[in-house]
Amino acid sequence: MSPAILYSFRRCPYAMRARMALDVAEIELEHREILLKDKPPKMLEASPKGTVPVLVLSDGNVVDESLDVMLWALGRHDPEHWLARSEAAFTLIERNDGPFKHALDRYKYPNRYDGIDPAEHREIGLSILKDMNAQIGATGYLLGDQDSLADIATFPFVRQFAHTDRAWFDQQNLPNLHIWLDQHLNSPRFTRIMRKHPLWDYSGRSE
Ligand SMILES: N[C@@H](CCC(=O)N[C@@H](CS)C(=O)NCC(=O)O)C(=O)O
Repeated sequence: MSPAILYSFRRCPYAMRARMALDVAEIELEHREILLKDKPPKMLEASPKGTVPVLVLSDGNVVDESLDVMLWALGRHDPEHWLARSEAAFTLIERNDGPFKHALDRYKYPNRYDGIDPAEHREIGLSILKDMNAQIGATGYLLGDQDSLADIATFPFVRQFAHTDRAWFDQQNLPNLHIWLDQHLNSPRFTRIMRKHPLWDYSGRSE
């Protein structure tokens, strides 16, 4: 059976969390690296909404929401029990994908929005990070004492927030969150899923 196909973009935090779950679940994949400004017709045929990640399964079914990709992969194989505590995880992921992402976009890309003050959005993001810092607390993880869907689905977004102004971020009093983020960014799995792939050549020769 041919492997599943993943359309992905290296720096996209949604694609990162999907790749993390596909990696832990040891799913065999054909990785197709794309450019958001030049989406392959084959990807748009599979998922017309045009966002990454898109996973095309060997039976032709398409999974085109990152959280669904995570759930699909972990449903197959979840050796580190990331699906434990998923009810609580969904609440944290909703806050991440909703208000945190909203604030992150406006802090990181203020020119894309009319009449906004990036500092105001940085503060909104920071208040969520403070909550996460408290929640991580002594255990080192958002829920319980090991990684869960919540940690894996949110850290790529916290990474993006942190990298927007690393000097400012480092000065914030978020000791547990700093350790948590560094641990995830330095993990062998993150290093592996951030490996550079050549762009998928969709000129016709690869099909
Ligand atoms: N809800 C989607 C969001 C995915 C998403 O917005 N990905 C961005 C890249 S980080 C994208 O593909 N944007 C389309 C574009 O920029 O054209 C998911 O969780 O998979």
